Amino acid sequence: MKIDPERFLSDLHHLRTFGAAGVGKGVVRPAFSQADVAARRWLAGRMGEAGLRVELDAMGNLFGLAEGPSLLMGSHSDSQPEGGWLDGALGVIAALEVARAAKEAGGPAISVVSFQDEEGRFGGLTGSSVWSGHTPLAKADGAAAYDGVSLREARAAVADMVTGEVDPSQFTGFIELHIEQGLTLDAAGERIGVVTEIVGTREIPVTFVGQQNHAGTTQMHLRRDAFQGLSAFNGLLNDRLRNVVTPTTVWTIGHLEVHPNASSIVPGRVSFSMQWRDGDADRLRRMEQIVRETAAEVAAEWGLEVSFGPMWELEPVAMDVRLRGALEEAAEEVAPGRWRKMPSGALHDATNVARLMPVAMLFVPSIGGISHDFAEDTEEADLVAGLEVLAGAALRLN
Ligand code: HGY
Ligand code: MN
Ligand code: MN
Repeated sequence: MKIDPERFLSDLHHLRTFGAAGVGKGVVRPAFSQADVAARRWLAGRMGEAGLRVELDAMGNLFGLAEGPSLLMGSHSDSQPEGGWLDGALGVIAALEVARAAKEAGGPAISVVSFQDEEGRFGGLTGSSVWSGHTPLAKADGAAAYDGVSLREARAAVADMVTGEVDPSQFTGFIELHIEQGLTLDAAGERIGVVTEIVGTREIPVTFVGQQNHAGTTQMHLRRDAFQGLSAFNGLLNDRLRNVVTPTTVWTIGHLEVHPNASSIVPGRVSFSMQWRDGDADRLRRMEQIVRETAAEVAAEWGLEVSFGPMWELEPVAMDVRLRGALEEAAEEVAPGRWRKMPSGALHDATNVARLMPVAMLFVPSIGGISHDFAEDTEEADLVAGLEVLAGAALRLN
């Protein structure tokens, strides 16, 4: 099997043009946006040209299928609201390159997938969650993006491309190439990470409601200021989580809406995303208890009402030993002594696909550990190294 690095890099740079942010190599390509749909149409064309059978399911997951039983490779091609050019895209284009090189060589049978809405405009890892049966499409359809658009409305944009459901039983396993999105490999001067497990996560939308009032005439002791409540919550939470976390546990308040968000009005309401991640399921549960208790305590102290939305949860997942072994052998061949086994602090579609079949992942370095930012980047030589390891693993598993 002879992969073509130039063809691979050319497609990877072409995918970047869909939703190019005009800042560095960044992209703005949220699920079902005009740029995302145009990218899917282009990817479908490239899959067809590679001799793969193109299928798109109702959730917008795009597949390029080999005949008969095949190893599935891929990732996602949607982006965060401010995304890097490689997050997801690398895995999709690398899979496409391995699939067409394999087809040209007469085997092995490799299929390709670009999952929809991994970045969670409508929830989180939505496309693979629906495909793996973890979330019924009818339930996912009700989810609304922060701009108010529902998934049901959004996915009408690809209705003409939908061919039907894609049966997971045709696949022997799934391997996802992804950028590390952290600093470990770059700092160590290593080229490849073979993933051992993917962390689990919890996310709850939280709302504090107090009393909107005049910022000049409402004395401090009379206020029921929802933002003060959030500020107290955040400080207390940091103190209390210290007792249960490890150096790799993370927690984030990333999305925040202050109402009415005016400089002369005491905020009557704040709504925010409370997300945390760890490799240990018990620790995730312990942290949930602390989050809920601390929010209720702060609400009582500040005269606020607190409410919690539906929680999104994913359990930690270990990678398949056999698939991982093929990646490790290929990594030693491509980057002898410059690879390592490591956990993934980022979430990936592989977590959902693991409900259906054996899965494994491999990483290439992120320069400066930057991701979910327009500045995300990786040396092209390392991108090609990742492709070579992916191809090497495919041959070993054949
Ligand atoms: O948040 C994540 O880990 C993934 O990049 N969506
Ligand atoms: Mn990703
Ligand atoms: Mn991402």
